[in-house]
Amino acid sequence: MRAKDNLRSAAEVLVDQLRIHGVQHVFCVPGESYLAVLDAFHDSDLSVTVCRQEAGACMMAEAVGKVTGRPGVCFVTRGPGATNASHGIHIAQQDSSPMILFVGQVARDMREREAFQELDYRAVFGSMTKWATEIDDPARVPEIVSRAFHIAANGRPGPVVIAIPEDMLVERVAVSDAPPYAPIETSPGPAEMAKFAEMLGAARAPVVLLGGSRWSQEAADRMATFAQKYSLPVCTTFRRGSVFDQTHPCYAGDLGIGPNPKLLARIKEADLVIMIGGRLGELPSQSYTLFDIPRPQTTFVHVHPGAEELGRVYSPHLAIHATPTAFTAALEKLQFAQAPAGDAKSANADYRAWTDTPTEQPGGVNFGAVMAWLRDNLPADAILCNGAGNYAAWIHRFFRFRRFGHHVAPASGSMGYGVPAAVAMKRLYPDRQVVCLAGDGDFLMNGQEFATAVQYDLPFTTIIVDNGMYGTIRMHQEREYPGRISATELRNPDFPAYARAFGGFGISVERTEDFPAAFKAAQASGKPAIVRLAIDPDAITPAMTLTKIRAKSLAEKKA
Ligand SMILES: Cc1ncc(C[n+]2csc(CCOP(=O)(O)OP(=O)(O)O)c2C)c(N)n1
Ligand SMILES: [Mg+2]
Repeated sequence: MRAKDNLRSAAEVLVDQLRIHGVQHVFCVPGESYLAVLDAFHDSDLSVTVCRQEAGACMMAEAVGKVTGRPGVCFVTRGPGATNASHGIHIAQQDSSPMILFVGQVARDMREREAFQELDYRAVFGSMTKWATEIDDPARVPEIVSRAFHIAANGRPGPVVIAIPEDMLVERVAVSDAPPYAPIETSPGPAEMAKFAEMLGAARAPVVLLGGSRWSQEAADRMATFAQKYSLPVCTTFRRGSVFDQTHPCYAGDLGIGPNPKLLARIKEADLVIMIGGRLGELPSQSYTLFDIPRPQTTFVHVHPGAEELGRVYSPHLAIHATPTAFTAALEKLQFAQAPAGDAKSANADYRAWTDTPTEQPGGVNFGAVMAWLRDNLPADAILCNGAGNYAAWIHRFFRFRRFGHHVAPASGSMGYGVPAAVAMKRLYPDRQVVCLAGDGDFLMNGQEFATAVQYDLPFTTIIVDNGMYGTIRMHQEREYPGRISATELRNPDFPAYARAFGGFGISVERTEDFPAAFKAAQASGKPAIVRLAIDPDAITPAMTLTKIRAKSLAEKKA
């Protein structure tokens, strides 16, 4: 409660700073360590989402950062609250998403005694954040929060953790607010762009790879226009499918797990590879096999918003320190002595041949056909959220993202992300259709946030791809240790009943042809819903069955 003196508690100052920096949503699990902040929420117009577990809350904040480019904000309690939240911090780090996690801390005069749930956050989170700090002085709240916003959002974005001792939060201070933080668009220099024009003009088989963060719809549109003008094949890297319109005639496909072999061949044969926005990490580089380290054998241009990423693994022939948004703006003014000439037409034909028609699958439900139905029937502005598991292969292959931020999924391959991300998206965009896709293992890692969806009346549909196992690991098992199933089988709950028990809608689908009606019924219920798909465990990838993988592996081991 605000007092009548002209002073504010540090907690009030903190909440005021959030509003100044443009925060509308915070996600939290409460704790006695930051009661004063909870009380300051009471008087603010922040939209507060109280969650069931800190991993979910932190993933929600990360999802907000991912799609808006502005730091998502999460509050958790000390010790176990913070360690639960670490799951989301790791995603923010690997996915380069701006996020700020506030952690309640023991009182300042108890520190270093291992007081109740005490942790040293600088030590615990030091290597998985851009900055981990603690506020000792209430007068410095505006300064430190302002710095956190700048650090989290600028350059290569990432997570910041701020510990807030409980006694500090109630101290009253006279302090000025900080001005709102401003995102810095690092622009490429004219000399680099001239060199880039020369390299691209001379290339006969260029390929563009898009990834990372700091994208916007504007940047995606400019990229599409540029690609079309010079017929450049453009592919997106793992989980970044929505930075380019996948129905665009220059789209060459998804460079993630199990990519189109023709796309891989095209990249290997390219005479110029241009990576914009992302790191050429383990997945897009196909476990660091596509290009030589440190100097790629193919002429390589790397455009990245973080200077420290340029030359970190691959030493590029041309490094451009720029955000995708600023770089694509510079593309519009590019002059060529010799016009670039890519072969987008055949790249797109390869992509379409690989993705137009779902592959045959064993069992009653073909998840590829389900994804194709969603591709043809969801509105262009629908948002898809998912976590990790083999089921995601069908999303990447058969769905077509059209707008920036319409795929909210962890490039870090973390399970349990889909439900929290869908909650966050529905909180942010109540009028948009949100669909969560989850594996049976994946869903139950944060399925408790289905209760949050019910609590806030968030009608999105979760499609659970239920194959009764941790399929990805089983696939690896059959390949490396054929026939020796170990710790990968799951006995699942009745998922539709789970939905109903929480106050949602639930339905099970046993045959592909029943999916559209079930999905429509879920949507029509107006509730958070679960559509559970009964998937044959043998249907392990769009191209291979478990039986085939096992047989192949056994044959190889015999030979
Ligand atoms: C948090 C986390 N724990 C463990 C893993 C390792 N892992 C990757 S996929 C997977 C199995 C996923 O199972 P499920 O969600 O049922 O999807 P499926 O592969 O069966 O389609 C596991 C355990 C991970 N990626 N993330
Ligand atoms: Mg599974």
